[in-house]
Amino acid sequence: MIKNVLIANRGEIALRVIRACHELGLRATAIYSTADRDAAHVAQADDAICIGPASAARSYLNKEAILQAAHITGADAVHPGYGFLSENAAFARMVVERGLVFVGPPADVIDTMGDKLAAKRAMIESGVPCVPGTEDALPDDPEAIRSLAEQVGYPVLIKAAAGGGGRGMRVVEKPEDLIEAASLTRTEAGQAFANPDIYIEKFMATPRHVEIQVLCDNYGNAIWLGERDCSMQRRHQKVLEEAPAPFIARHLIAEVAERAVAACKLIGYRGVGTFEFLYQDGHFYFIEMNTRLQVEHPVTELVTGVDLVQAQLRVAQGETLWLRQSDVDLRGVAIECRLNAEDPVTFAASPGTVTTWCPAGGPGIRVDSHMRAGDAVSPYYDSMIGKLIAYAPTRDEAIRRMLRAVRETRVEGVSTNLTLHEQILLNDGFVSGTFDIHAIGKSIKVEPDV
Ligand code: MV4
Repeated sequence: MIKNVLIANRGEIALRVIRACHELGLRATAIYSTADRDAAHVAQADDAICIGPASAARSYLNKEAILQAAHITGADAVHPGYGFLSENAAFARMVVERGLVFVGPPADVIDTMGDKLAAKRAMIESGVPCVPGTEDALPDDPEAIRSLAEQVGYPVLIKAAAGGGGRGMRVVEKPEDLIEAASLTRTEAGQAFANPDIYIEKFMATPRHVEIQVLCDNYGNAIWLGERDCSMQRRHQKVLEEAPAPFIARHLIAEVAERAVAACKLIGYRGVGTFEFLYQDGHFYFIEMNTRLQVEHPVTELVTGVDLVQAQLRVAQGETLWLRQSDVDLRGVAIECRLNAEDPVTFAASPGTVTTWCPAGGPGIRVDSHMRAGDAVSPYYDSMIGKLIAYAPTRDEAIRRMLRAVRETRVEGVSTNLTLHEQILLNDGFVSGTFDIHAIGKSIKVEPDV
């Protein structure tokens, strides 16, 4: 049994994990950089240890320092949160080698899912629908590459096997541009990821981004916990997420989700995970699997009633899954707005001191944030200062409720993206469900007209 969880993270997610630990009667140990000495996650933890200077590379990404902190504080488990080391297979391996529980899947599974081609092959084996494309790394021979792209059909997308999250991809509209694009993507991948493998997919022009949440124990039991629509994004940064995914037939979602559950069993998945899909013209296409707890997990918690962080900790300490698929039903609609300290026009981070912090409250509003008036938003870390989450019986009510919450929220001292959220919530395409991943910037204008 786990007694003391070291949280290898900061900010709102560190606080979220501390809260789950406390509700389960577990001790929570924080780590912090010198920039976070006075942070909320440090104040709320039962123990806290400084692991290095502000720079993430020397603190929240410093594996040895974190493992030393775990040793000194007597932690028996490590929760990585999201970002930082959460999908770092080497770190997961080190945690386990030192006799601690890693709150996440086995290191080998993180490795497999980190290789997007290996992940895709595992999905094909499980019957998960994938984007049409090549199943192996491209050869060097230009003629062979040309012929593969021809088979897939233009426009194509060249992706790096080690990429993901929007890194290492290039659209090719016509055959003349193919070889140049392939060789550029390969060179960049070799430099950025130390893996030059690339592959080709059919380019989907106007998809929505829909992801399936799964939960697995250590004994081959797996369930899915609904889905989220994360189409409202800008430059691969999600801005607003919702559950369930609106205007998609339930049977289509259930069908693809059952395949995802089968894939979990095949790959020996453990803990929580997310299957990312593109959804276009009534079809789902797998793109990636995330082997961590996600930022947007609260919308799933609200519509399923399952505390995903408690669930992570419970399966990590060896509990058999206490829920059957038939126990899971989705009720109501949840929307999350990510509140960022950023310039509303340029989107550049807006670090500084938050002099006023008055987030919304009232019926159906949850605020996951580490901010307190007087707190600093450090230029060293992510600019997200919190998440506003609205829950209501119907989507229209959830939208109205979130609009009320966005207008109620007052933040001073730093610029925020609150007005972008207001624009999205008032946008006809968003309200009527006629949106795709390009909505922000296309239908929802974010830069002044030129
Ligand atoms: C795609 C695609 C269109 N066609 N694959 C972007 C990040 C990575 N997860 C995969 N991504 C995409 N893959 C094919 N074959 C479009 C995207 C994409 C995207 C996907 C999800 C959410 C936002 C996105 C923004 C731009 C491009």
